[in-house]
Amino acid sequence: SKKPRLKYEEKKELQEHPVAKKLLSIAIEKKSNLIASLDVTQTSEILDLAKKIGDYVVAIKLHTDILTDFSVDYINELKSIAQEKNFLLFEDRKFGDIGNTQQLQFEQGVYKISDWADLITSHVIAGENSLNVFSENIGVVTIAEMSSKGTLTDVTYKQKAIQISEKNSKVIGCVAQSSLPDSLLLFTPGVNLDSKGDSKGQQFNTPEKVFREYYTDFIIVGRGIYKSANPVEEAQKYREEGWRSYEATL
Ligand code: 5BU
Repeated sequence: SKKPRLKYEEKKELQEHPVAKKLLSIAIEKKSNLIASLDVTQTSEILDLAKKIGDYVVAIKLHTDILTDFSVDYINELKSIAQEKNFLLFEDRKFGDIGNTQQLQFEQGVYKISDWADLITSHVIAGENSLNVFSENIGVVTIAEMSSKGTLTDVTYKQKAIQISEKNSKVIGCVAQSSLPDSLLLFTPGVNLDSKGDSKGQQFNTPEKVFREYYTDFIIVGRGIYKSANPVEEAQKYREEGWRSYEATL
């Protein structure tokens, strides 16, 4: 039989990075391991959803480059909601270039991600030095394994991505669809209670399965929440289901 997973309290002890500690503190305090991915295209929709579901999540994941009306005012308002409701801002930029270009994408352009994100995602396809450009105060989550059908992130790729992530003090964890070493936090997207997938390659699992089989730390839910008729009810449901599934593996 499988050994029990580490509790969030125990994982917090293992973590050196302030953002990892903060994320785990929020999880413990809110009894939540839910990250809502708000993949909508207008800032007003994000702000509205963030106010409504902010109490139930540890972080809100964003794809800022899909917004049609980005502004600095929007970011400032989102930051104040995040502070009030106690969640982190997670920009799913999936950097995937040489370090110099990633640095420009991280610090410059319209979005100036380095000014406001608590967490960012990055591929490690360009090799370990490409991660050197991210600032110390931002938690880097590397992509070790994707959720989509036919992904090229096979076992060898995943192992190499984990090796790079374990060595780098800026990296707090990985996105993956299987378990990780205890020193890394596991973030799992492709989670939905009502669907098995979409027509564009996404594959969904239930929260129960990803906690039981992978010992994930955080579930990432997009359409299951923001596309539903009642996002508040769904956020509460995924929070409860995620927490119950986590406790069942202890
Ligand atoms: P969904 O609506 O629950 O399918 O949204 C999932 C989100 O997680 C979406 O923003 C994706 O870009 C993101 N994602 C993913 O689905 N699978 C992956 O392997 C990675 C990110 Br990495």
